[in-house]
Amino acid sequence: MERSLVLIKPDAMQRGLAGTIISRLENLGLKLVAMKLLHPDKALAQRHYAIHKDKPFYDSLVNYISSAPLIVCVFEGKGAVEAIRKAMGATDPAKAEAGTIRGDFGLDIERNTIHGSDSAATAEEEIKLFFSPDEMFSY
Ligand code: IDP
Ligand code: MG
Repeated sequence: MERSLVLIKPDAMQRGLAGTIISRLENLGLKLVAMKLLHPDKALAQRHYAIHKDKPFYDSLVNYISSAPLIVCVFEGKGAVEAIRKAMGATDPAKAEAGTIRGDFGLDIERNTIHGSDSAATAEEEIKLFFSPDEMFSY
């Protein structure tokens, strides 16, 4: 079974969109196996986005992600990574198709409402940053 780490980003939390977004992911037929409300500090945000540390938007991204409590969750299911990426839409909401989460709710390329892992291997690394094994459920 494949897993994906999802973050409901600050812009979505602040606009009360968490339930709507999580509902869309549940409707894909994926199972929620971990979930918490967490306000990441800068160190955690830096680790989560370490792959982007040389990008011009890195500092702004880290500040943004650590600016509010997030809902952090893990969805599990066959093809979970790709199913979630498809439901999310393109990184830039202006380019994301209507009907995708970012296309419908994203504000701009930074404040794009949701993070979803980009591969099964990345997901396992990301999950370790946010959850201990006893916070993951099987049912
Ligand atoms: P992804 O979230 O679709 O995987 P990435 O390229 O991995 O996109 O970028 C991670 C996050 O960094 C994006 O979701 C977005 O919040 C932010 N980001 C990406 N590109 C830019 C940019 O050009 N300017 C500002 N923020 C960006
Ligand atoms: Mg990415």
